Amino acid sequence: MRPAFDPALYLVTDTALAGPRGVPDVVRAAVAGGVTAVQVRDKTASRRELYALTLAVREVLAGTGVALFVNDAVDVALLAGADGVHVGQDDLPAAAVRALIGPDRLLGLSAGSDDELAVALALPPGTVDVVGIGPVWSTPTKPDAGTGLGPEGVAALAAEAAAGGLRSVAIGGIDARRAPLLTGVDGICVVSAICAAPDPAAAARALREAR
Ligand code: TZP
Ligand code: MG
Repeated sequence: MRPAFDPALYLVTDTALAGPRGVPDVVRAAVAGGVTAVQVRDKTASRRELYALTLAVREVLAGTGVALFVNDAVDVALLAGADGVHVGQDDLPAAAVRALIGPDRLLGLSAGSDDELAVALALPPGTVDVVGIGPVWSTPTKPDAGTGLGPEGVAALAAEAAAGGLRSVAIGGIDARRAPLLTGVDGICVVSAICAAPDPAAAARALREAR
C-alpha cells in the first residue's frame, strides 16, 4: 500500500544550511515542531553520501508517521527504504519513475508553470501523488528557479491540480510571515525557513501556526 502522506508542512533539507548541527538533528527538531513530510535533497553529495544521509534521516523518522522523500535519486530512495521520490521536469520522466518505484511509494513532481502542471495532469491517475508548485517568490536557496509565480499564480495552479485529483504544495521563499498568503495548496514546503533557523523546532511551530 502507498504510505500515508500529510503535506501540511514539508521540509526539504539543505546540508550547507543545516551546518554543523547536521541534517538528521535539524530534521529531528523540525519534526518535534510539527513538520509532516521530509525530502532529503543534496545536490553536492556523492551517491554514497546521499545514501548514508537518507538512512540517517530514515532512522530519525522511524515511527513518527512523517513521510520521507528523496530528491531525484530513485536508486537511493529504493535502497534506503524511503517512502517516495521527488523529481523535477528535467529528471527521469514521472511515468518512468513510477515504473521503477512500483505502486507502493509516493511520487512528487515539480511544476513551475501551466505547461509543467499539464505534464502531471496528463499522466494516468496514481502516477503522481503531489506536485510542488513554485517558486512562489524568488529565493536565494535556488537562484536558478527564476522569478516567483506569486501567491495568486500558485493558487491558480493549485486549483487546476486539485481539479485533476492531485495534491499540491507551494515552495520558494516561504517563511512564517508569508505562509498565510498561500491559499489553495494542501501544504507548504520550506528549505531555509527551517534549515537556516537557529531553532528549527520553533521555526516549524511558527510555520504551522501561521497557516
Ligand atoms: N524549488 C523551487 S524553490 C526551491 C526549490 C527546491 C528552494 C526553496 O527554498 P526556500 O529556502 O524555502 O526559499
Ligand atoms: Mg531534480
